[in-house]
Amino acid sequence: MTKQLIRPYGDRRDDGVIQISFTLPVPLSEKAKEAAQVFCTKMGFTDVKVAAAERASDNYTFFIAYVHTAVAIDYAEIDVPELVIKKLGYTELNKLIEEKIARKVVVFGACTGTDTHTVGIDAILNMKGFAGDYGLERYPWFEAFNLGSQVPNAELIRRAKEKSADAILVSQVVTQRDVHKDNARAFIEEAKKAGVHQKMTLLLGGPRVDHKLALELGFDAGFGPGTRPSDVANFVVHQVLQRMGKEDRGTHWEGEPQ
Ligand code: B12
Repeated sequence: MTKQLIRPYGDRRDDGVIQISFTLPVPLSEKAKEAAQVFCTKMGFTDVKVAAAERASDNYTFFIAYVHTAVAIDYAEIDVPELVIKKLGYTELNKLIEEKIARKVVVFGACTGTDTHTVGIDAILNMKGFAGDYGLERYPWFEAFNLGSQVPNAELIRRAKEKSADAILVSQVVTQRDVHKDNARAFIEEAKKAGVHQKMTLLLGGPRVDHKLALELGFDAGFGPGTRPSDVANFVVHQVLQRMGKEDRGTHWEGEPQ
């Protein structure tokens, strides 16, 4: 395979200049700025310029530094599961459901655990949608239930099971101490107990979620920042068609789990 060495781009191609930011638990002072400089040097960076230092709160200072790294990586060696979408438009997708599934596709979504952030799951499910895309509630051939935030995993699964849902959409926004991963794992355990794992399509989404992480945690797919409702609608419909034996894997999505 041909090597494709890459380095960060600052002012010029391959100059290896990056911007980093961090907080140190010391009050803002010249000594604090020097500490930031030393810290960057100890991390192995050269040409360190501490560009900004601001009081974050009592005894904490936030820094932005420009630094140089000699590290380069071979882009050709990078291998990661990725969903590549061959999407149908709103009208075509609704038509496909009507003709091939011949019933509404049922989805349940919630922000689970202690997480109160609803904007992400609302963006996918609510009628008005997101970024000019209709939400799933707007699709005549979808029946979407949005249970809101702080929903216990078991409750979400129970409600979805009652309606024989096709898919469950789990949103996790707070990531402090990896609570999103713990909660996602707990969800999968509940799903296994309830017998819906690998029977319903289980999707994980949120600002720190990607497809790779979601697969590792036992979900069918992961959706991160910038996801549009139509991405999700397409994924779910093709999963339903596959479960019905009406479509081969990878017909509309490359990178689906085997
Ligand atoms: C709005 C907001 C709030 C609102 C939430 C209101 C509401 N009804 O949702 C309020 C004020 C209540 C709030 C509270 C808190 N917040 Co807050 N909040 C935010 C803020 C500013 C925006 C989040 C947002 O709405 N994004 C917009 C949506 C559209 O983006 P999204 O969630 O990424 O969703 C997209 C994708 O990820 C994806 N997606 C998301 N979910 C799903 C699910 C599925 C299935 C799929 C397919 C896709 C998908 O699709 C969406 C559309 O593309 C962020 C900072 C920021 N700028 O991001 C902090 C932020 C998320 N909050 C934060 C924190 C810490 C809190 C609090 C804990 C603060 C506190 N100490 O009390 C509390 C939470 C308490 C709790 N128990 O959860 C931190 C989280 C830090 C971390 N690493 O975890 C952030 C990052 C702020 C920060 N920089 O510190 N918050």
